[in-house]
Amino acid sequence: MSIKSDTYAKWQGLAEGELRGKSPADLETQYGELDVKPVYFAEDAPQSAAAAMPGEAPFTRGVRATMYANRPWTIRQYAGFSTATESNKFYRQALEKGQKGLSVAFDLATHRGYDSDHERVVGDVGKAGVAIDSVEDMKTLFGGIPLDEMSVSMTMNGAVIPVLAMFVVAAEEQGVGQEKLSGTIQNDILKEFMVRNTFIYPPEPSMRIIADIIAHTAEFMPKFNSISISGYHMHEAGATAVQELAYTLADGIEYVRAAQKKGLDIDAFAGRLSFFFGIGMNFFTEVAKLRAARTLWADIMRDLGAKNPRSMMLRTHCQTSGVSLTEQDPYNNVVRTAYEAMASVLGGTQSLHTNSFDEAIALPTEFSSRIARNTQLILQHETRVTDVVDPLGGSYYVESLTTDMVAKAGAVIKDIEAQGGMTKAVQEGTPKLEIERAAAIRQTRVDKGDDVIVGVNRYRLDQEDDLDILDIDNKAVRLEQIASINKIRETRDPAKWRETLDKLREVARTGEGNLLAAAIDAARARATLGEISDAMEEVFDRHKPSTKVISGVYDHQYGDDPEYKAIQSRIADFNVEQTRKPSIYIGKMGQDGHDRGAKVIATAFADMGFEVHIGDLFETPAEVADKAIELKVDSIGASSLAAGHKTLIPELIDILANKGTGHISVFAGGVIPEQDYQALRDAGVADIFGPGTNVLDAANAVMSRIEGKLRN
Ligand code: 2CP
Repeated sequence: MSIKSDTYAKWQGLAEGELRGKSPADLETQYGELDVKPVYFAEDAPQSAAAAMPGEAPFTRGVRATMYANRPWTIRQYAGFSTATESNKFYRQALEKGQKGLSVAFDLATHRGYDSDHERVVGDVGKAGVAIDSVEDMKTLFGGIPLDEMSVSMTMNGAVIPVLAMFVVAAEEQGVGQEKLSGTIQNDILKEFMVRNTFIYPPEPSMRIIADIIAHTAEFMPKFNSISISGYHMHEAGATAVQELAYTLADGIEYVRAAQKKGLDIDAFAGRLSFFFGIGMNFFTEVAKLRAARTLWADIMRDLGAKNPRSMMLRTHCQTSGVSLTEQDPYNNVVRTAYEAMASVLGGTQSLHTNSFDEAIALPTEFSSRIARNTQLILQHETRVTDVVDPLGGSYYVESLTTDMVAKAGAVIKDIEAQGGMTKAVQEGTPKLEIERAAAIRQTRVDKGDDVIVGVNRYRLDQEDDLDILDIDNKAVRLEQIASINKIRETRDPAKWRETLDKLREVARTGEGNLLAAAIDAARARATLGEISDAMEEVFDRHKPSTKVISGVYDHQYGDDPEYKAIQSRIADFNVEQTRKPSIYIGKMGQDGHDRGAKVIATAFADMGFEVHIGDLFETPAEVADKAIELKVDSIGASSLAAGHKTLIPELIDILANKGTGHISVFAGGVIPEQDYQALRDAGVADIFGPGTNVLDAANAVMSRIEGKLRN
């Protein structure tokens, strides 16, 4: 610990009397890069904190002088269900029941720029969000919702051009000009390459797309936030708070520069840059993270040339952490979400999504969504936390944490800048690997019980209750979407359609003109999402990610732990007997890019002694089968977090059987509801590892299966 003053020494003296042999230093702790003492005094908080003013740069205490005392944060629940009609019904009900803004979740096919009839997305259509193929779908999505009054957030990064274009045209056909539209488009591609993986094009054209959107919205859509620079997904991928903060702001710097390179004046667009952070269970760290983010951003923007204080404001949306939710004893998640929501609010968020308690397992039901929404309504109406601006301002601990995070994240940003900026770092893959290292460390802490998760590694129930979950009939949704795409193709004016897509291609190729403006014309001519996306892909190409895996974290964290040593020697014995290592292919099928779990398993299994092959993202079952056969692996770990498991994993097993390679054991891991376990087992899945699985247990289970197969 750095500050060891007389006051602290006096406290240590008092503490020793209570500690009976332990030292006060034993009570000190560490959260990633942050050192935390058991007590804080006035001397720990910076002098400047006493006079800091909310509503004034650097906005540490909040972006508005009055904050929630004048207007509470926006209750903005992220949702999308299979079809536009279903989602529209859900939105209208939610708005009636107290939600204040909309936030659209698209299905993975849409994210990756595929129409619902594309062969690569058979298992993805309508899963984990709404399928949008055309302007007609977009009009249905917002039917009866006045787009000049309602602010709409759209989480879209890959297919951002067609989606935003279709939104503009849907509004136009509702009689609302683009100048009246308020809302936010996520449009943050750098973090996609790092953690979220719903990119389409390579980094360079992707950055151009962002700059074009910033330019278009600055000129024609003054009320629309052009980007939501997101740390959330880093948080979910296992980043520490300092990493999330630093990498997010470093991404922000790149976007500002990309727009400046287009010739835009910083004050013309910076007021519409927005942010998005994940809020987890480490309560005060999360509060301090938001305060530190605002403080750092104001400085960064001043350095980049901003003059208008509005340009220096870091306005943010927050979402409670999905990764903190557990499949076990899931009602505990209501409590977790409520604490995380409180941290977001005490940190001064502008807008908030509270997760539903069943989100670790499936899409929320009407019941779980109501509780999630009411968590915010109760915070706003019953707890009185809205009455006072930045109520934790002046807390010695929170102010000290804020300063520490500003320093630590500031140093990381400086380092990234010195190495050539975040786009370069992302291309080299360093931040991704750093996050994966943090995730693996976190997983070992949970597996070893150093970090307690109630209901998972402590206080576990003997018997879990069944939970009603929402199931989407993906086949029916897909057929419905295909029928409407066909109708559009039959009824549109082919000449107009061709002309607008040609123009879009030309804008992409020459760099002259704006991609969004060209796509708006194509959307008007009823070009589909896939067609608009393909037109750009012809020029830009599709990005092929590389899959690097870190090593050594499990070895280091477990050291001589007897259980760890036991699995290592079991694998070593196998190696001696078979003169080869047991092997596993970790596959991610479909358009689901959530790869934290797959990466953790890959690094852990490799450290234990397995031969690990990690597949590319977005493979089809046939591609996984071919690779697994070619590599002659013993087993395949199929990781699924977006509800594709029911179609893709059985298909994989069928293909293996048809090729005479049914001896390869298939394991399923990820977000898989208990209700689906039997169906998967019936389909031939060897074992299923849901959230909360101890990685050592998983390795032992895989070994038992492999050894059993060799004996038979
Ligand atoms: C606010 N206003 C006030 C005050 N507070 N005026 C006077 N006194 C106050 N105390 C005004 C603001 O100036 C603003 O007008 C208007 O009220 C709306 O307030 P806001 O604070 O801007 O709230 P908002 O419209 O809800 O916008 C919040 C954000 C925006 C953060 C800026 O970008 C947003 O809504 N983001 C949401 C992103 C999102 O939902 N993402 C989903 C992620 P002016 O605008 O005129 O100033 S989905 C996650 C999943 C997991 C995924 O990504 O995969």
